[in-house]
Amino acid sequence: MTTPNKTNLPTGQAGRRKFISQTVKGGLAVTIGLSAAAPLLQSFTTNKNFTPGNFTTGFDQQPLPYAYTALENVIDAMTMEIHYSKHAAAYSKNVKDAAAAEKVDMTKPLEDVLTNISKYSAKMRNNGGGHYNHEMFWQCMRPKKENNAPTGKLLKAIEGQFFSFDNFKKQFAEFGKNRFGSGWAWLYINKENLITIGSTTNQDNPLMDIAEIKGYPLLALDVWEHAYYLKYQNKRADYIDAWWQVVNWDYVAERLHSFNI
Ligand code: MN3
Repeated sequence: MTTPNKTNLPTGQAGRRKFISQTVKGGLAVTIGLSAAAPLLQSFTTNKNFTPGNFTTGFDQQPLPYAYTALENVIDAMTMEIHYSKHAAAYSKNVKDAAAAEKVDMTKPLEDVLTNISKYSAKMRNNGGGHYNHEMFWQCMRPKKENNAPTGKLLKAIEGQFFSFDNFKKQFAEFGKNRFGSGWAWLYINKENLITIGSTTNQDNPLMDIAEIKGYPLLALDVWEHAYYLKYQNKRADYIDAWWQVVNWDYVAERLHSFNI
């Protein structure tokens, strides 16, 4: 285990038990949470060959799946418009320039480049990551829903690793808040086939062979200032707290299921 240990997250059954014994007073909820999660965790650990799921990303920017105004009250329309049509569009243009210069076959998935990014230029790393991360980020959101939360296997997996959805949100938010400078927070499946959380710097992501954390991303949160500054100014924590209302848990679940789980 790499990332979770660095951040005092529980890992494995022993780690989870220790974590739970340290943090939870009542025993009944713990027993229910663990037994419900056990079959799913077993399927992670028996999946020995880590491979990306069925979602692939091209080099062109795809249409935003909703209007610029769709996330209002959480992310304002002007932020969305500038973010999508300026920042993210530039990553797509620049990764295509880099791919042309470095003779990359752009009919193949961008993931093929990202998983071998150490063989390419810094321009490819920054813009390939930037393009991939934003294409995923737009899909990870949808118009605001009350009591927005994951269900089914995804919820069980989260509860299995983080004890509760609320605790998961708290710890995920910490990664976003504590990422110094610019970067991303992630929910991802690590190489031990466990769902976990972490963050990356700049436009790196867990697919990259040189990233601080490695695995298959399920949920992406952009914590660059351009993602929130117009509405939230320096208050990144407020942006993250509000963001949970617009997370598209159905999409996150689809990514999890594409991993044959
Ligand atoms: Mn951004």
